[in-house]
Amino acid sequence: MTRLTKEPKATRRHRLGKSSNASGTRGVVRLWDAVERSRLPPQAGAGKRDSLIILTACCVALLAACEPSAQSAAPEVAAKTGGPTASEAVAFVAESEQSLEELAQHNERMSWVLRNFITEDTEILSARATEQLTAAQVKAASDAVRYNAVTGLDYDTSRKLNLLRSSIDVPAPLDAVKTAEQSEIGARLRALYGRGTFCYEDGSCLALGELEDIFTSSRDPDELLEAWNGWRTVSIPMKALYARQVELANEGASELGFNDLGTMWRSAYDMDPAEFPGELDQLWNQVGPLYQALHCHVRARLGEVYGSDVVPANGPIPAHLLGNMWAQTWENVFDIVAPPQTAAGYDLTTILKDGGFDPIRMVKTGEAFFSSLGFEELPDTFWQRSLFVKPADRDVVCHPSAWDIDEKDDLRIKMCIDVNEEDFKTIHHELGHNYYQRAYKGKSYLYRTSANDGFHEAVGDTLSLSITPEYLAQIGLLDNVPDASGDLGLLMKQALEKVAFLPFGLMVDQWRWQVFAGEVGPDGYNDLWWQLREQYQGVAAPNQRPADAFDPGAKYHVPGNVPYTRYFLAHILQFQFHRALCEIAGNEGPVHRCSIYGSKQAGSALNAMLEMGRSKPWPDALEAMTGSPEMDATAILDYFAPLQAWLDEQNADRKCGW
Ligand code: X8Z
Ligand code: ZN
Repeated sequence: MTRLTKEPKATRRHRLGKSSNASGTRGVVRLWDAVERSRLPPQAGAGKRDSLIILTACCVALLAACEPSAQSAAPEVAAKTGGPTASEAVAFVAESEQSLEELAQHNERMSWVLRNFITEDTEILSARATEQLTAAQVKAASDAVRYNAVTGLDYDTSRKLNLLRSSIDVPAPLDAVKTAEQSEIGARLRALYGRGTFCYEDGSCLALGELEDIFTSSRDPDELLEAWNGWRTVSIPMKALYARQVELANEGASELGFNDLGTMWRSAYDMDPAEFPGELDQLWNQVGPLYQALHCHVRARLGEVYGSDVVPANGPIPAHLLGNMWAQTWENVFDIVAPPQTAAGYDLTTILKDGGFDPIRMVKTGEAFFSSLGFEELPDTFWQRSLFVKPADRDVVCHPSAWDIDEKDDLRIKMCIDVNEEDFKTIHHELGHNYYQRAYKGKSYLYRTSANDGFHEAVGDTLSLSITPEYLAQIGLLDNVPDASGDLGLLMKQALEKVAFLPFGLMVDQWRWQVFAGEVGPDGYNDLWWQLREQYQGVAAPNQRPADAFDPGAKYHVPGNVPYTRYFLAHILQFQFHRALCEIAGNEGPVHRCSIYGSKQAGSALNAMLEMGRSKPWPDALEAMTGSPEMDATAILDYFAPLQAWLDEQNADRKCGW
């Protein structure tokens, strides 16, 4: 199984062994907070910065974990530092939270307008707002260094100082001109993506959504290839902009004491960033065999349909044949790969269409699921201000998103909803973000986010796992619940969505981490992308890529600068959440048949975790709901165990791998 990139040895720091109890885990996190802060660039003439601050900060950290040897060193260090006091640190954090909150809200509104109304003007206005916010974030992050050596900090101040420093997705250099340049590039990249269209030779032009529709239904390899190539013409002009953005963001990350932006991103997980790839590695090793079994079966069946000259029997699968623009989920080839006589038994898209559903009713149905768990209904403003349907008269960013404009009650989603199963599930995904946002709104600014970014992405998906035949029957959408003989079909459908996604969820940031680390320059961006696509997914470009291609830019999160590992984590976590909530709901049957719909106990357990926001390290939040502080893949493996057994039988005489 593929090993993931590791930090260079020299950057590794000590990490306490991963503990299986809550206080031990807290110890890990606090030690890490402290060590990380010690790596900030020297300021205020701190001569013996490294040894001094590491020791001081470790002492602060370990007070909570009751390490006597570290505590005894504290008085000496405190006497030497003579810097700001603990109460000044508290005041600094409070002021930073207040000013960042104001700028963030302003930026959020500007960004909402840009993405709902893409013009040259909104691009500039949004870029300005991002520039102001980024400049303030970077300043707060570098000012936070002053409090490194302060002893006796309370837990929250210490945690927030660390969050101030690492929670910037795209840091800019302190230089104002460079900050402005960077935010303009960011807005430009997002607009290029949002406005992207491909024009065929006959003059007809299609936007992304229309090109994606071709992948849902077409089985004509030429038509698929043309749409696939077409969308990738949109990202060609992004390459130079992206390369410049990498330079600027790396400079910003380095000024904040990180090796590069990749290290900064990996620092957001309450653990040593050098250890984070190992955490991913372990999860990927657990699920790899299941993915390989699915890949083997899907490739064999696609080969039967398209022929071995199109789908090589032993090589990677061409990326345009998997029913999705990015080959990231494969549910649209279900009809080709479904186990015989075990079709899912019903088709949710048909049910929604025949049932006369429109986008609003789809969202209302999602809201009703949350209400059944005990969550309060969405506010009127949600219905008035959200975007549910693609406007005919202007450019918008259609990629689904959830918004929390004032971090109080102004919740919104923005989606160009079509009436189909995929969008029905995505609605639950987006609403999951909104209910999370509302649950932690009582927390202070820096804690108003999820335990780690994978948690935010996992909540709505967890509810989607409860969209079972029994649930559909309960809400009157299905007359006959298929019996257990239909389970293999249901599991296959689910696997094409959830298991197929796993390596894609991993590889996007494997690519970015190598780009940020300077392991490859712009000339090598595209080759590296396809090398990783093949290595992780067993998927290949269907043709020789043009020299100027920038295929990563054809995926929203690359020009949008949205870290992607969060989705890999979410695909592991949502099965852990589902298993735990099903147990709380009293489910006794197989977990793939469980729906938590209507369970107030499950709702209250979920809400208790959501309310924590980011106030505690993620292992504490995970443990609060599931009883275990570890991310682990046994839940997803248990869920798909019957399918894995079937796949292994199918593959017995096949040569798997690529
Ligand atoms: O971007 C999303 C959500 C919004 S956070 C719709 N997802 C990833 C993607 O579309 O690539 C959800 C799954 C993966
Ligand atoms: Zn999301």
